[in-house]
Amino acid sequence: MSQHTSSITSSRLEALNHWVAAVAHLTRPDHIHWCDGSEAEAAALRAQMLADGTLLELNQQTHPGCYLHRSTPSDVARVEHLTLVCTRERDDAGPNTHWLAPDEAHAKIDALFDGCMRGRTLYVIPYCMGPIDSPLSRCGVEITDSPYVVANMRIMTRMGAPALARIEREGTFVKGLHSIGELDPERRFIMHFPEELTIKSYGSGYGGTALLGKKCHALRIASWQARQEGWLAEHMLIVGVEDPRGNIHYIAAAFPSACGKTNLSMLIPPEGYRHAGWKVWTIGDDICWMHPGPDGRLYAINPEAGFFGVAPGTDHGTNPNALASIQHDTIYTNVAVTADNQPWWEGLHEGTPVTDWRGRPYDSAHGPAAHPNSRFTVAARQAPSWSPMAEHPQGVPISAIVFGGRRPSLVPLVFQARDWAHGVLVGAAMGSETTAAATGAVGVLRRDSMAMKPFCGYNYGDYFAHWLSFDRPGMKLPQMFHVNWFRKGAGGKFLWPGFGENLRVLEWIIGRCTGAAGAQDTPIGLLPRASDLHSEGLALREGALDELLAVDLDGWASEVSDIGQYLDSFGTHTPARLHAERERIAAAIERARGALPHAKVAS
Ligand code: OXD
Ligand code: MN
Repeated sequence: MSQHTSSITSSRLEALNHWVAAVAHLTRPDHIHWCDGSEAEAAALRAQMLADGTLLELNQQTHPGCYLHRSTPSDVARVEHLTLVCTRERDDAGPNTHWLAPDEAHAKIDALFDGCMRGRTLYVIPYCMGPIDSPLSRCGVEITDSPYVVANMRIMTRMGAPALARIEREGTFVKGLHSIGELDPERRFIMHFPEELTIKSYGSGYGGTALLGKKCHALRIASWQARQEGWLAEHMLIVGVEDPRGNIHYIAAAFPSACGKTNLSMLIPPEGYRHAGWKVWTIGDDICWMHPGPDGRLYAINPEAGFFGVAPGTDHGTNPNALASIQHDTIYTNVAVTADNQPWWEGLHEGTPVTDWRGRPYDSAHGPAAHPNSRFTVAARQAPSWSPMAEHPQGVPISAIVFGGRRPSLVPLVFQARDWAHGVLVGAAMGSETTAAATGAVGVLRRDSMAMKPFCGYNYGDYFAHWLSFDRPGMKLPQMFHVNWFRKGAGGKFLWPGFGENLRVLEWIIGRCTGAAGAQDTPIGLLPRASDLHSEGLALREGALDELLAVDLDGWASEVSDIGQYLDSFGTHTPARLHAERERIAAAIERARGALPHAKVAS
C-alpha cells in the first residue's frame, strides 16, 4: 500500500490535513492510509480482507473478481430512526427528519468515536461525486476504519488521486467520518450537519449508512447545498430512451428504495420494440443531480460511478443487463451461495443455495437463503446498457420527470401532471409501501415525497417551495408524470407485467413530451386511453387495462383529503401554491363526482 503518511504536503490541503489530524487524535488509529484509488492499493486491501475473512472468494471460474461479504446480521439495512439531521434550528430540519441540536449531537457521537480506531487503520478516501471534470460534481473525503468501505467507495465513486487533485484545486469538500465501531445497534448513529457540510456515522458497515458518498453526501447534504445554490439533488434514476429515429429522450424517475429503479434504468425493450429500433441507455440507477442549463432546461448527472443494487429478484427475465454486469468484478453482500460457490438469491432461476446469507447450511425454515436486502456493488460501466453520456461534464437534458411508488390500489398505471405546480404536488403526495431497504415493518403504506423521505436533508415544506421555484420565466421544464407498476387486482395479483413492458408506458410519456401521444383529461391529471398505449403483443388479462387506467373518484376524494392533512403537517413551511393546487384538484373531483352517477372516469 502507498502513502502510509499522516498528511499530504500541500498548503491548499491544509484544512484536510488538519481535519485528518484531529480525527486521528480522537479515534487513535494505529496507522493512517491515504487512498490513491490505484489497482495495487485495491489488490492489497483485497488480500488483507480475504485473509481476515471480511471477504470470501466466490467461484473465480464462473465469477472472476467476485467476492462475498457477510455482514453482522443486525446490520443489513438503513436505520431511519438513528439517522439524524442536526441543524441549529429544529424547524430547518423539519418533521420529516429526526433532529438533534448540533452541539448535543457532536458530543454524543464523538464520545463513541473516542479511541474507536485503536488497533485499526484509518483510511482517508478523497472522492468526487460526478464526472471528475464536471462543474456540476462535488467532492468529499470519507475517513473510515473499514477496508470493505474503501473497496465499495472505489466502485461507487471516482475515488483517489484525481479527486484529491480536484479538492486541492477547489479547497472545499464534504467531511464524512465513519467507523464501524462495535457494529452494535445500541451504539449506532448516522448524523448530518448540513451547515458544516459534515457527516458522522458510527456503528454500521451497511452500504447506505457507511458509504458516505451515497445517501449521506449525494442526497442529504447535497439536497441542502442544492437548495442554497439553485439545483436539485434527487433520489432518481436517469435513463435515456432511444426511439427508432435515433432521438434519445432522457427521463429522471423517483421511486422509493427497492421499487425497481435499477430495473427501469437498465430495461430491455420488448421484442417488437427492439426490432423497431428502440434502445435503452443507463445513466444512473439511484441518484440524480439536476441543474438548470443556459437554455432553461434541466441537465442531469449521476453523481455515482457504480450500482449498489438489490440482488433478490434480479434474473434473466427481470434485469438481464444487471445480471450480465455482475458476472465479474463485483462485491456481493449477504447473498447465499451454491455448492460450487456461486452467488445465489431468491428469484435467480439457476442454481440451488446450500449456504444462506449468514453462512449457515441453507434451511428454508430459517427464512430466505439470501437476505431480502442483499446487494451487489458493481462499476456502472460494466452494464451492457451503460451510456457514454454518463461521463459528459454538462449532463443530459431531462425531458420527463416520473414519480412512482408501490400502490396496490387506487393509483392508475400512469398519469401526466397538468403543469409544473401540479407535478410538484404529485411528487409531494407520493405514497408507497415500505420495503426491506430500511429496518422496520415491510408493506406499510406511507407518504414518501419525491422518494426522499429518508434522504431529504431539510424541511420538506421548504423542499416543496424549492421545487416550485424552478417554475420561472426562461425555464423550459420537463413534463411530469406518475406511474404505478404495482397495482393489484382482485386475488392480489399484479395487473401490469412490469419490467421490459414498462417501455410501453415510457413511449407514451415520450409521446406526451413530443406531442405525439393522446390523452384524456381527468380531475387527477391526463391519462392515456387504452388506445393511446401501444399494446400489441402485450399479454394482459381481460379487463386489466381498463382497470389500470380508470380513475376511482370516490377513492381519490379521500386520497386528496389525506394529502391535505399530510401537507398541513409541515405547517407554515408548506407553500400556499401547493395548498391551492390540492384544492383545485379536490374541487375538480367534487365537480366530476356530482356529474357522474358511478363516480368513476373510465378509460
Ligand atoms: C439504496 C436505498 O440503497 O435507497 O439505494 O436504500
Ligand atoms: Mn436508493
